[in-house]
Amino acid sequence: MRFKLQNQHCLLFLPWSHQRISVRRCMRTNLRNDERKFYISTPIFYVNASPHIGHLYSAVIADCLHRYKLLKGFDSKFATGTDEHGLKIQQAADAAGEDPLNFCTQVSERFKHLFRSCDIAYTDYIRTTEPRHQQAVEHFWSVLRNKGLIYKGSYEGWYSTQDESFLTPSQVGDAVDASGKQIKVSLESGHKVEWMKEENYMFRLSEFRPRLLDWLRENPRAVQPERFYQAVLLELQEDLPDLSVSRQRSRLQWGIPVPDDPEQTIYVWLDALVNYLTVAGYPDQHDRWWNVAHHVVGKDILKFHAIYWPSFLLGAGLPLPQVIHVHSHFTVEGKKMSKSLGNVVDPIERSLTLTTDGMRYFLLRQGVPDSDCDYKDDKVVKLLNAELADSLGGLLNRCTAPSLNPAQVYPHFCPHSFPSEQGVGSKGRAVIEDYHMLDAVRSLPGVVEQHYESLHTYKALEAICACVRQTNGFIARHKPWKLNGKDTEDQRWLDTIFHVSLECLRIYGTLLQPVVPEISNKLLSRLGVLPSERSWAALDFLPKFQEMTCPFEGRELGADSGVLFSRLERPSLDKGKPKKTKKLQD
Ligand code: ME8
Repeated sequence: MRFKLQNQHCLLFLPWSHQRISVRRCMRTNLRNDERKFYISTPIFYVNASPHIGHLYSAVIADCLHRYKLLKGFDSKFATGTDEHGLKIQQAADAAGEDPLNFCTQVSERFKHLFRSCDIAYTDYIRTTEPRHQQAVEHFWSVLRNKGLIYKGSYEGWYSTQDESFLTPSQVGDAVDASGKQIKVSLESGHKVEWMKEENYMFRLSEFRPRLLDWLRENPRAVQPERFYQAVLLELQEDLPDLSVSRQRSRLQWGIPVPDDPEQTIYVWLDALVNYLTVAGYPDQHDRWWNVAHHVVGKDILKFHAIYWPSFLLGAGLPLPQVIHVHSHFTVEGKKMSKSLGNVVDPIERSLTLTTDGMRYFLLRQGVPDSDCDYKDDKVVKLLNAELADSLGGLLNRCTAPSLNPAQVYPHFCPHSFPSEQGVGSKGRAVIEDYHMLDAVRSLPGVVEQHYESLHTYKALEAICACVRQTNGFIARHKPWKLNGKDTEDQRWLDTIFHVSLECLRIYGTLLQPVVPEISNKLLSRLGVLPSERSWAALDFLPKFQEMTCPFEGRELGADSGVLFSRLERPSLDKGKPKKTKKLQD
């Protein structure tokens, strides 16, 4: 069953006067239980090394979608966690001279700490060493085995421990290692591969190619973006070999033993993929969540999620995930992040200066799912200063500074100053650009919704930034500081300018919650918007313009808790220079 958002795009193409009604109608729509549920996962991360910005990027993408779904009134489950079995982890624990479980616990805690400190609001954190997961994997294995899809055989071929992946000869190339030795590497990841010959269990992957092709043809949005969907189709042009799904216990002890065969350990990818089911409650009552499952994965693990995983699920008679959202990678100053290059960016350390919301904003503003993106400290600082400190922070400051808003209220809107139609001879003071701005802000929730849904978050942020610029332009155009507060007409227009601007800010703050939760909270609290007034359904822009009641009008502003986002120093350029303070009226 496909998950369908019945109220998706409901605000997009409607005339202004119909929007309020349509929002209510959308809310009233009786969505079936499943359609009010949402389940999103990140990959579970290997614990052989500490987390870096790439891991945070995946988590922030999923967190943003989860928070957005909550704002839309969904019951949303969001899972992340760590992948703790396999040869790679066994070797890392050996190298550290640690007991594997202790080693895993330490690194898993680092991921947890990162996610907590970056406001990743996961509802479940899964570790593959947990008993609930071992039970799920054993059950899943037995189902496949009982259906005759797993058989004892022998595997001979290339294996990359770093990727925990089997490769065909065409996926392997020659390279030279640091000591000048000729080695074989995976063409895709560049990681070293070794020849492996072993008795183990095989999964009948070769049987699933036609069913995978049917699934993809019937569900053209199952793998997104399109580029990765096409990549999977291309991979399926060739026959699939059966897949080795266990290793000899003598080589790999750190993993879940094959049920009824203690001489074999379950292949780490089969073990890891089942985590998504474990979180859903498998093998007991998993349908409720499993029917609405969505995965966020990096492009490096597409084959495992779009070929192996659906085949395992089809084999076990389970529904396939609704969407596999694939994202590209972050490089650092143009280079792939790697320990040997020493360019791995530690997100905890960076967020101490950039702030956690700053990190989140940068990753989502700069990250494009289709293509790789680059991290550079200087670029981050420039972007955050321009968009969060100057543009958004400046706008809030202009509307709430006691010098311009001495009463510290959400002022009244005057329909004569800003009539709903800009007619000839009207006494209105609004000009055509102001009407354009209202149009843009009015359609913004629909635009943002569309981009949040498709994980093109950077486009949502681009659209919000464009509107913030327009609102700043609105204030700059009408220069409220030049109006004469003693003149009634001027005072009404002044109040109207601030009413409209605060309404714009309320919309921006509400829409930004999934991306920068702390900044949004600060902004909305300053406007006096209560937590119960921050949902998607409360996005009712400028009701006074249609002669409806505005619950905020006349309300006292919230307490001033300081600058929305403090300007950051540019690491290479601003060293030693005094910090600039932003002028109030420019
Ligand atoms: O593959 N840019 O774990 P992993 C963006 N345990 N994202 C990046 C990235 C980068 N430079 N580097 C990593 C595994 N990622 C398995 C997954 S799931 C059942 C098992 C992100 O620790 C991206 O999401 O190697 C990638 O797919 C994931 O981290 C790989 O993390």
